[in-house]
Order: sequence, then C-alpha cells, then structure tokens
Amino acid sequence: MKKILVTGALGQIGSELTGMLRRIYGEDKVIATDLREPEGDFGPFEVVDVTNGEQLYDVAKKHKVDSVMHLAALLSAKAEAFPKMAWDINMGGLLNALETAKELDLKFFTPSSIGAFGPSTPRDQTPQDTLQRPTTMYGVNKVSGELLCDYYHSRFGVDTRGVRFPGLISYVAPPGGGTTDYAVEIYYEAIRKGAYESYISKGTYMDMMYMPDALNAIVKLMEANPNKLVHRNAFNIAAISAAPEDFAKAIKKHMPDFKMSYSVDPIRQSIADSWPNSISADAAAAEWGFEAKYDIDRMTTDMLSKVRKKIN
Ligand code: NAD
Ligand code: AKB
Repeated sequence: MKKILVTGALGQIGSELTGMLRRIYGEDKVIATDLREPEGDFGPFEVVDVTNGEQLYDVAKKHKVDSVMHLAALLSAKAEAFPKMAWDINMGGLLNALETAKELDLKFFTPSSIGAFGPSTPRDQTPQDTLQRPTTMYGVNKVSGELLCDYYHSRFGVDTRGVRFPGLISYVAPPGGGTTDYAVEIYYEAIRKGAYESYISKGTYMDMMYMPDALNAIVKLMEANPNKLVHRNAFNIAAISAAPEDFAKAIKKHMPDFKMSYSVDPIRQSIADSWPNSISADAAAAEWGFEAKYDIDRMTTDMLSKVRKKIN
C-alpha cells in the first residue's frame, strides 16, 4: 500500500486507524473521508458520503490512491433501529466502494463482524467456515458484504480482504451504536462514578478485542502475501471472550469498590444472544500470522489509565 483512502474515518476505528496508517506510510499518504468535517487539524481530509458513488470515485481518482479501507457503516443496534437506512449505507456504500476499487484497480479492505453469525452458528470456538444465518439487519449486511467482496475478487480480480471483528474496546473515539458498546462505557463509568449499570445481562459471552490488536491485524492482513490467503472475506480474529461480570472482575482488581448492576435492554440483549460466545482465529493465524497481545487484564490496566487521563 502506498496511498490509502479511508471511508468513515471519524468513527471508532477510523479515528485511530488513520493516525496509525499515517505513522507507517506518511502523513500525506492517507486521505481520510467521512460525512462531516473533522474538528481541528485532522490532516488530509475530504467529505465523502459513501452512498454517493460518483463522489467516492472522484475523490479516490483525484488523490491517485492505490488502496481503500472502507469503514463507513451503521453498527448493529443503530441498524436494528433503522433497517432500511442500514441496508442503504452498509450495502449501497460497500457496492460503491467496490466499484471504485474495480475501476481504479485498488487494494480493498472492509471489516465484517461477529454479527455475521446467527443463532444456528456453533456458539463456542466458532470455526472460520460455518453456518451464517444472522437474524439482524446488521448481520444480513455483513454476510452479504462478505459474499460481495468474494464476488468482486473472483469475478473482477479486486484484491479484497477482510476480518470479522469482535466488539472493539478503545478510548480515543466513542463506539458508534453497537451491541458491544457496554464494554467501552463500563470503563468511563468506572472512572466517573465507580459503578456501571449494564444493558447486557450477566453470563452473556461475546468476543471482544482491544483496539491496538485490531489495528495491527488490519495492517498485517493488508501486507500479507496474497498467495498464502485461502480465505479473504472475512477472517475470524479473536482475543477475549467475556461477559459483563468478567469486565467488572477485571476493573475491581484496580478499584475494589466498583459496583456492577444490570438493567437489560431487550433489543441489544437479543442481538447479543444471537452471536457466538467465542470464535476461532485458527485460519487467520495459519494464513497470515494473526496474534492478539491483549487479554482482559492487560487491556483493563491500559483502558483505566487512559480513560482517567482523558476525563481528568
Ligand atoms: P463508527 O460508527 O464508529 O464509525 C462509522 C463512521 O462512518 C462514522 O464516522 C460515520 O460518520 C461514518 N458514516 C456513516 N454513514 C456514512 C456515509 N453515508 N458516508 C460516509 N461516512 C458515513 O463505526 P466503527 O466502529 O468505526 O466501524 C467501522 C467498521 O468496522 C464498520 O463496518 C463496522 O461494522 C465494523 N466493525 C466495527 C466493530 C466495532 O466494535 N467497532 C466490530 C465489528 C465490525
Ligand atoms: C456492534 O456491536 O455492532 C459491533 C460489532 C461487534 O460489530 N461492535
């Protein structure tokens, strides 16, 4: 990758990915784009609505990029609240980004999610290749997106690559309306109030990952030798399988008086119940050397100190 366009660059992943790519490839080699102008100095930036294919194509052409990282999307809870809008953005935006990649011969990355699985998927150590019959609009978008990326690869030779991200935990930008957002909120509320009321019930396990592991995975996959990739869209990657009480336990090691309570949100709970407890990253490890460095305790130590600095 020499020059990269990022869509949805002001979101939870994009706001950190853009900085990391600029540190690796150079400040002027990463063109960040999103629906709205950023606050402050964000480096090279263009407003792009991904549902406008012409606008996306024109910006990619103008900057002579050779790669696109397509992040713009609605996440699971928002997509369930606005299913048609989710289809238009998640599928329409992806189709426009793939068309741009096809026309301009760009390398392509877009994330799928643990949301691409459904209640009939094996729940523990979910294999790479398995049943995918999700029951949410987000999941329908993610499975369709994985297939669409495979299609553009096999039919048009576009170099498409992707991962199925777990719930991502970070402190730079807030999460954008997902089911796993509680795992970020809990750290902010621990520092602010010493307590957290979880909208996901005790005993609900989902895969989670600290942002540095997620960002390293993107770069490693994009730099991987294409001849070694049997799979492409999209690789399971995993780091932490946890329920709300596991976060509380990890936080209590630093803040013994931390209090956890529960007030379950039926919509987000039913989404969480349809997703796996843990997924297997064996194919990603074998084909491009994926590994995660953060377990829940190491992540918690870092999150608490970073959130404390940010808030105070
Ligand atoms: P986010 O909600 O934080 O950010 C999405 C960004 O897309 C926002 O800045 C928003 O303004 C932008 N956007 C929305 N509609 C747009 C449009 N029409 N045109 C241009 N930009 C638009 O999301 P995120 O967490 O950064 O997720 C990025 C990608 O990663 C998504 O595909 C998401 O499904 C996937 N993913 C995220 C997680 C996670 O935990 N964050 C987990 C699995 C997969
Ligand atoms: C969400 O909860 O929607 C995201 C995801 C796991 O895709 N964090």
